[in-house]
Amino acid sequence: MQDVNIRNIKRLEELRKKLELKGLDGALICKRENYRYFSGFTGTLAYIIVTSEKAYLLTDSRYVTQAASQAPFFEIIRIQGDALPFICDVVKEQGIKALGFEETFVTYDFYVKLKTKLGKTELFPLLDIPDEMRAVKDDGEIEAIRKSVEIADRAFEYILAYIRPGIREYEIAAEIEHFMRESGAQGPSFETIVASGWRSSLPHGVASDRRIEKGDMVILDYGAVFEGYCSDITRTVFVGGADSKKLEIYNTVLEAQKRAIERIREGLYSKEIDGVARQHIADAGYGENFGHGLGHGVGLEIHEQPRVSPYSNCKLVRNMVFTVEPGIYIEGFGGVRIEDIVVVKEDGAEILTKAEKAPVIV
Ligand SMILES: [Mn+2]
Repeated sequence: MQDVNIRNIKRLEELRKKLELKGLDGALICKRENYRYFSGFTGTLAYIIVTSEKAYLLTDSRYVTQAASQAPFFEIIRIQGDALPFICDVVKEQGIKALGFEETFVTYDFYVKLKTKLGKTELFPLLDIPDEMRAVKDDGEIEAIRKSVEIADRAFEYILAYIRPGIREYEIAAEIEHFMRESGAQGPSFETIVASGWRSSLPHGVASDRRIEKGDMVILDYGAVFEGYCSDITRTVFVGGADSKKLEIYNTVLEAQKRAIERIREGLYSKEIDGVARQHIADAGYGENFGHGLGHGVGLEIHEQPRVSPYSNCKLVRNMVFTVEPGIYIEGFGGVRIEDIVVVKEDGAEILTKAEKAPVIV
């Protein structure tokens, strides 16, 4: 039996335990990353229904064969037209009385129709059970993320030789994405950010038509998807040289990141990690210039649990995978961000990203 199926079975068992604890006798899962996580099915349309004994996967004619092969522990049901009557048939046949659903994912329209059609079956929010399960990765998931990070790391090394005055930001983005695709990635994990010169003070400056100039700081923030798993890396490079102010900002961000990563261990609240970086940046006089959270979980989605910010209430658990990405952004001057992906260990963190972090001048 394939490893992947064993993992899916384990996840289903855990889901069932959690449903029971909440007094639910079934769950309806429609979000792609979630049904993939529990079933192994990678297609773009499916609904899975899980009860204490059974598991169904509903999909349309495009995917019936694929679903049967990828999700052998699910009974496959072929949807024709509207999915709702097929979902309701299963729920009724199985006598589900309390059905959990993904309250932060399904549309209001779907919810209202489902509620009306189900009649006596009550609907309850799943309260992020799938998201919380997915936050803690198993070995296979960490391996996939590791490979995804490796591709992104190699893209950084590759792109350094390509960045020079006169070239446009979107050309750099295209080159990075092309390299990653050729290296086995399924695609970029989000729209590639190339923010140069004054634009580097935009924390999410997706590549524009601006031409690189000598003296620019260039923020490169991108990632690959490999076996469904995302990577996310940011490096800031200097074009032609760096003055002392730029280097001071760079080293402040780098030191903030280093200190935060050193603090990571199982059992701490993620906001404590955020606080370490934030404090260092504030002490250097740039507190107002670091507006976003320190990081976010990465997995099947580019942004997932755990959140690492002053507002997060999440406790770190071994094998959580998240980014650590402090930044300093000064309007009209420019910005620096440095981002790595880490895995939480019992008494520390493993840094997956290997790309150079000493200031790079191209
Ligand atoms: Mn990120």
